[in-house]
Amino acid sequence: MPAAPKVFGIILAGGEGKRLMPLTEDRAKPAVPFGGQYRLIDFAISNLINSGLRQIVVLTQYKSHSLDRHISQTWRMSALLNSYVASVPAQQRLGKRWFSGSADAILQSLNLIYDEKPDIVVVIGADHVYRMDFEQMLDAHIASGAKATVAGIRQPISLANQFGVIDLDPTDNVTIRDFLEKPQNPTGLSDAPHEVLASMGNYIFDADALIAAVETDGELPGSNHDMGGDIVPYFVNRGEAAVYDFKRNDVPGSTDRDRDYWRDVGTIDSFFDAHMDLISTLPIFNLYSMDWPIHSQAINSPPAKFVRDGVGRMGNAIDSIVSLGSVLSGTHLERSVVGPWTLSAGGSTITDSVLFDHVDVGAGARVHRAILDKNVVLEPGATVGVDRALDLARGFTVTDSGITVVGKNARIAR
Ligand code: ADQ
Repeated sequence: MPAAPKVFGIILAGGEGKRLMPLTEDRAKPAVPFGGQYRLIDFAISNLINSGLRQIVVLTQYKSHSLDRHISQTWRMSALLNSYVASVPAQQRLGKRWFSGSADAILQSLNLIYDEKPDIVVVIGADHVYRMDFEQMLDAHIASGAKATVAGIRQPISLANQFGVIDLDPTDNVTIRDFLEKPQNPTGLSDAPHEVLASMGNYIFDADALIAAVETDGELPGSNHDMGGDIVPYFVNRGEAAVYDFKRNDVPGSTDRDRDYWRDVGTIDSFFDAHMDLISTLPIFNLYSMDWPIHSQAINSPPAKFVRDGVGRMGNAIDSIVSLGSVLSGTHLERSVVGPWTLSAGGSTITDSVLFDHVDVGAGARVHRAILDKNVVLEPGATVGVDRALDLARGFTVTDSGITVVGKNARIAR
């Protein structure tokens, strides 16, 4: 490995995100808005850029229009020094098929690796909220001599069926001796029986080893062509896979409070909870740390505004985030995240909720424990998130924990 290896970044962004429906009805999961004015993919891209990567491709497939538009508008890099974040759609380069899995996405995109000739390839998912310095993981990858390094984090054993579960060789605590993708009957860690070591879906590979792995996998008739299910086990079986413990990652500016923060926001409840993490008084995840900035779209609009309505009712916001272009007129907003260009009229109340952009909350309307997608309109006096049976009857998704989700463009009558 050269002293300064050339590193290429691949972001896997083709998944459907079925468990986030209806928020993924019309857009790829990495394009789902988050935290007011971000999209989920901004976390992955910001982490790679802040880690010094300058050649990054985003492999897309499912309903990728808004994702492509966001990447091209937000992540314009300088052509100088060959810097780019490029969204690359599935192109049927190897016959008439779309990506049949995340490893097939890489197999069908090997031309990108051949073009750049990197020594190392960083492959990461696009749907997590976290800060991570991949340079530190890269140092660990090179130091261990492994061909593949998987980032790992401890998670409750109850969630093991959502993750790849790593079993380490106890002689060095680095080599992965077994890896089970989404096991139904996982074994807990010896020092913490209620936890497992989960894969974060972030990998670093020696480039030539990754190429050989996806090519070999491509020939296997029974394979699902999945990074977690097939490629990681390929390296584990060869004794060539190591873990990188996320706990070791020390991102500039992080504090004891948010150092280990990593959330898979793949379900409505986890997506909602991660928003609540942003707005607690001492945020568990701090968007305001400029030592490791999370970049997003530059919104060309006036600042948020809070005013009294025509009869003098105060517009106010407590423990909340309000994005540019929004006007809260005579509205009480509490413990909520509001996206750009949202309007709310006098006497309305919005509590414990997440509103995307261009939501219109009519006079006297009430929103509680709800996620409202883009362009949702609440007519004057309408309510949402208050009466579970009513929300279900209106066709809205309501989670077991009582979060109501209203899809794009819905109009909610009184
Ligand atoms: P999952 O997130 O369930 O588990 P997957 O659905 O394959 O795995 O998604 C991983 C990433 O690949 C996502 O960013 C997704 O958008 C993308 N992706 C999926 N299919 C794709 C395709 N056909 N083309 C392009 N991109 C695609 C994974 C790992 C687990 C790990 C969890 C951590 O498999 O081992 O524990 O991530 O959340």
